[in-house]
Amino acid sequence: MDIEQQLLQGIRKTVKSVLHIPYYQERFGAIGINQAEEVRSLQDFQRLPLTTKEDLRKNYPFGLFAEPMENIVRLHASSGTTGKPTVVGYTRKDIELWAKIVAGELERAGVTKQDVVQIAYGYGLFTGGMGLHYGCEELGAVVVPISGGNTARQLMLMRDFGTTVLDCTPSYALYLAESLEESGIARDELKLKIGIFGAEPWTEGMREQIEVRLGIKAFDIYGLSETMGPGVALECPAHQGLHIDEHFYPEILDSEGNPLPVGVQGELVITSLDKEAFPVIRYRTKDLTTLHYGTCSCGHVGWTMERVTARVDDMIIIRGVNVFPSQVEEAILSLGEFEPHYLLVVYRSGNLDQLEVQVEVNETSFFDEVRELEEQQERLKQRIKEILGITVRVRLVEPKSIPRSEGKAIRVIDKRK
Ligand code: DLL
Repeated sequence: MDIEQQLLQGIRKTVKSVLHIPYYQERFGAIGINQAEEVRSLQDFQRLPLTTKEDLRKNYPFGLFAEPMENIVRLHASSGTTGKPTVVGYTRKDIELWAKIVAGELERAGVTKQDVVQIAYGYGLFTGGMGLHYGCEELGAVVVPISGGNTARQLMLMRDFGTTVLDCTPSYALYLAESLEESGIARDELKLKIGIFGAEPWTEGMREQIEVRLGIKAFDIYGLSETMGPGVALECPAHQGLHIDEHFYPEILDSEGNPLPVGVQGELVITSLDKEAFPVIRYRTKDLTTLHYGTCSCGHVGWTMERVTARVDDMIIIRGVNVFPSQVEEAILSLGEFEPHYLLVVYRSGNLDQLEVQVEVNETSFFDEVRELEEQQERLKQRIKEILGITVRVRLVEPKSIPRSEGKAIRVIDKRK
């Protein structure tokens, strides 16, 4: 069977399972699809309506489950802070498959059963902690289910347990690195060598900072609760993008929902090919990335996505220019003279939207003369102008004055709302 036929088989399996659900029956029926067999080609598939977070909300909490509750063994929910969360369910087989997917990916990143893995993603309704936990256990590694927070204890156990792999958000990894420098624990007392970081956008500059400060290799892991959780994609040691697991079919769409060709940046849309309890068809992730198809030196054949630069929702429009926090992060880190801690404050002055970039100076420049600080400020303003094409206000702030994150970092404060 060729690749397209194999893919269509997976797609039809998912279509068949969602056609038990009244909401999908109605929507698919409206375009003349009443049975999975009617999806004969990828063109047919691309006619299927997209699924959005709004669809999930409308069917809160269990309306889009394709299995009766007696077959569900676990629930998770999105980390969104506003309104009702989106709830996802798993059958026993879903949990097993998720563990297998994550285990296989971690293995490709170089994690083995000899490793001690400290899981500092949050446990709970968020999928990060449990998702990596089951994956690591499946691999046979030693799991330390410490969850997020309690930074001093994290560092103590990291040393005492001989942790070799750290799993957490990149912003928390940076905070741990900073706290290590002040903790009295020397880096060579630690055995740390690999970090599996995701759940929020981060730049190449941030990767360098974390790798240097913690003395490890950092890997980018991607996923979202609606499609399973962490493990939809993970980097391999070649670091040529994140390899998408074969149980997911990715598409890239433009802002109107039209398909974009390989190599063009747009919104990632995911279809699950083998999920039982909560299958998704053409789910709009709102994440911006670019897809490639091919064979990697690690042996992976299939789809690879570039790092997610931002969520569509994170875009701030300042005087008509689209700004993403990651672009500002790139500008800050490219100068090599600031700490990687920043905050974007959007406010209105008169009728105009203004952006203030707050960034921490490092300990040495904090004691510099005012003139030197002013020059630093001007350099950053210029660099942001080069990258974004707009003039922003730069405010240098004291070291350690921007709140640190133990989970997903907050990068933007919008005072217009
Ligand atoms: O963040 C799942 C996860 C946990 C992924 C641990 C990786 C590690 P949600 O809370 O549903 O699930 O949030 C999903 O987080 O749509 C992206 O916007 C963002 N995100 C996740 N991974 C990455 C990444 C988990 N590697 C949302 N790079 C997604 C950039 C990411 N953004």
